[in-house]
Amino acid sequence: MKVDSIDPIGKLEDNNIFETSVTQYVNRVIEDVKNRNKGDEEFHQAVEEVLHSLEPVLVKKPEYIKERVLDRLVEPERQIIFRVPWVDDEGNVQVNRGFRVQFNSSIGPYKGGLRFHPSVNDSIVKFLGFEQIFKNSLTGLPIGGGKGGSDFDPKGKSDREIMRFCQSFMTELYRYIGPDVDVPAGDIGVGGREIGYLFGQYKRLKNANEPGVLTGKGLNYGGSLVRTEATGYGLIYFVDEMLKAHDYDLNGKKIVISGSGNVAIYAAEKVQELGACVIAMCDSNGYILDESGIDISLIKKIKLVERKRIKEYADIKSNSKYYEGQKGIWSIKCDIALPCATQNDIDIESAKLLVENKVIAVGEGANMPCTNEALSYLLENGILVAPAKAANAGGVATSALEMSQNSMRLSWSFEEVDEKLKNIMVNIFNASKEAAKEYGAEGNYVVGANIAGFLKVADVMISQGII
Ligand code: NDP
Ligand code: 2IT
Repeated sequence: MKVDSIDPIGKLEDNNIFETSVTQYVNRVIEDVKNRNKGDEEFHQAVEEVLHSLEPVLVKKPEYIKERVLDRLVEPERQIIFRVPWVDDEGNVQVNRGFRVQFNSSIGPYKGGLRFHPSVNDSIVKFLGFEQIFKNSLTGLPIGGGKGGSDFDPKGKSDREIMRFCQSFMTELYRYIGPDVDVPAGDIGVGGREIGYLFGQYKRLKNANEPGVLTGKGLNYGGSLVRTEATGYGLIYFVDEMLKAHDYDLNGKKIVISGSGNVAIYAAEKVQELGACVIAMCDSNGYILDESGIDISLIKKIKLVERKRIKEYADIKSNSKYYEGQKGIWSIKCDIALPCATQNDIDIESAKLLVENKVIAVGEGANMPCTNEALSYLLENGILVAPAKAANAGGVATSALEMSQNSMRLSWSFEEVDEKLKNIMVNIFNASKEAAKEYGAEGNYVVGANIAGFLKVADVMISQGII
């Protein structure tokens, strides 16, 4: 049946036919996305995962089809691609590509991180921007969805090279962002140092000190306490809540975490604080196994301060072992797996290993760390999954709290922000739980988070008219 011929009210009587039509509508939108964004595999993957889970909502609320909400949702409001020329320490001219996708501004200014990694392209930025719409909606705070970055590789670059790159990147980006327009932050390869250089250049170009234009800033120029820790801490607050709802707790659990960057480190810190034991972590070269519990302060020193490889850990700690290659980390027997590195880290083979090893839960700290096939397999096998959009929303939620503090020109204490973060994560868990239950997928927080995030954006899109 053609979507145009759907009579939402008439068809509700004949539920079967209507459901077929909903499926056809969703499939048609997915086909359009594939045709319009050829080869953008990660973007297709993110869209397919979300749209299929929304089918029960469309059956109940056909007005979303009539208003073509999905068609509008999958098309970014604006995409900016730009040249980023810079000069390296040897005096050579280097050229990178910069991106910003301003996906959806229904509920607030575009908000989302910047990723600096050689793998960044149009597809990566769009998948991240698309995910961000639902994540930001789930936080309950007034932020729309956006994402950006560059194929620049920060590894091995000097401080001055990083600075010159950031200055060139902002020299183009500054005209498209602003505290009420679009507010970037960090992501892979972008932390406090990069935000400082980006902010300095924005301020210089605008001749205005507008702290609300970027989040993740240093504490002495408008940054918020807890923002550094927020994504990792938030992930653990969410996982803890999910475990409790199923009569488990973190005490004594063995944890495997992929990654050893911002999200991984603070997830590890919080989960150890709550009585669990992190036995393995990795970087893109390999993983370390330390059955006695990883020394997080040493990981911080190696990865955040010295910017070295995780291998160093095993050189210092004689009771630990280093394994070349990162993928093997998912073969380690554990109770809880926390992928906190990058997308598609857990594929179907890794998911099978996790099920075989009787893992209780998977908590997605990274964005889209499981392939769609892996995700389905985990859920079918009764593994509790804390989905990225919900579970890693603590970072952007605290960014929104940073924006609030900037607007008020004051700073909240660590305890105050941490308490707000905790409440937000509990609220996100409850919203995901309730939505899953209401739409017939009790215990499936992947579906629940998609639906809860979608409903708010969709209703606002309708109330703001066809724009
Ligand atoms: P960082 O740059 O601080 O750390 C990234 C970590 O992941 C590093 O250990 C890195 O290893 C590893 N990694 C990156 N790419 C790969 C790869 N292709 N293969 C294997 N390992 C890889 O980034 P973040 O911790 O900030 O981000 C991690 C994830 O969390 C991302 O998916 C990001 O989108 C997501 N996220 C981040 C938020 C934030 O606030 N920062 C908020 C919400 C989600 P190496 O050192 O070798 O590069
Ligand atoms: O993926 C994410 O949510 C982030 N990288 C954080 C975005 C933000 O604006 O704090």
